[in-house]
Amino acid sequence: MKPKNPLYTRSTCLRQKILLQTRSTHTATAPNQPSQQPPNQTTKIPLHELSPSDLCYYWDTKIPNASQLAYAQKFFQPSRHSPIKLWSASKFRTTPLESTTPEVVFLGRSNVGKSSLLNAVMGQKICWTSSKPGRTREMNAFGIGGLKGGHSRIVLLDMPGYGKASRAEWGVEIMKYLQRRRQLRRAFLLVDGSHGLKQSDKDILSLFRQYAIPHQIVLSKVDKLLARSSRQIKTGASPAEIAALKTLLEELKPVIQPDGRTGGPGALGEIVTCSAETPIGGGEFLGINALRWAILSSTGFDGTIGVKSDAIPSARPVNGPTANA
Ligand SMILES: Nc1nc2c(ncn2[C@@H]2O[C@H](COP(=O)(O)OP(=O)(O)O)[C@@H](O)[C@H]2O)c(=O)[nH]1
Ligand SMILES: [Mg+2]
Repeated sequence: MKPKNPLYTRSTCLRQKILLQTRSTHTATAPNQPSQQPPNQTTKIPLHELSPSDLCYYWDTKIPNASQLAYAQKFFQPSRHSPIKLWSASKFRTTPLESTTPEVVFLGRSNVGKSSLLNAVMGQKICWTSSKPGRTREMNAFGIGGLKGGHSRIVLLDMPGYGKASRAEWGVEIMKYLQRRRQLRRAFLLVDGSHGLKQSDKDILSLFRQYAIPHQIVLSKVDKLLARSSRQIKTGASPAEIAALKTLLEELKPVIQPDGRTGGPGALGEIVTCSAETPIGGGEFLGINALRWAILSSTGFDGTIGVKSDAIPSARPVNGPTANA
């Protein structure tokens, strides 16, 4: 029998241990906001109340605040001009060259949930998803934030998966894209939380470092880590489950940012976790606004690299989004 992934086994053990103890020293609050009273470890926090400080791990960047998350949600709100399918290409040489719009790319093993996550981010089922691995055979580009008669402001790319049922030549084309695409701002590497990092993920991480490609880890299908069934997750997550998730994220840190930087810069010091199949109300899904904010940060639409705020119509919250890093 194949041994279980150590990360997964660890999280399962942790969850069981903490649940058995019923009380633990962990709390669900952000480290810089200590709570007065330790919460009851078995009382669940409703899904819509789970914040990025519960679900994600920020050690080099700032946790997005409520106004930044609201801004991100509005930016990605579907309209007649967003999202739009821009192009598909199976070879790097057939990708359109003329565009200067900033791009981010979503990569990961087949079936990790890339297309589902992009649909949740874009608020529309525009990417093709499948329960069978290896069904996305082309790079598919989608435009976001377009205005009437104007161009999209961000391009999101859904890539063919690597690993089981993928083809070796796609890997070659993806590498060409990653190395040569000038408008690429960040590669988001999806890792299935319940499977952990596979060797193929570690290989791509080392290629990112080797070619100095800015990259960030996204843990997909976090519902599987927070609950045993899709019925259980509907009622929320307990502080103990959240603490177990935090431990798992902390264990990823030295792997994605190895010491010594021998092979080039590591991943961004921020891990976002999401579930494209866990509705939290209002047509939204768990953890998606934190990922949207990460996309805006990587492309300069969070105000860090001088994008004019009047270029973002009516999306500006009352206080405006605060620069993130
Ligand atoms: N439990 C769970 N399943 C998911 C989630 N996202 C996607 N899936 C399932 O995972 C499978 C693969 O999804 P897909 O988006 O096509 O993966 P891709 O090959 O990486 O693009 C499908 O059966 C989805 O229903 C999630 O957040 N939670
Ligand atoms: Mg896909």
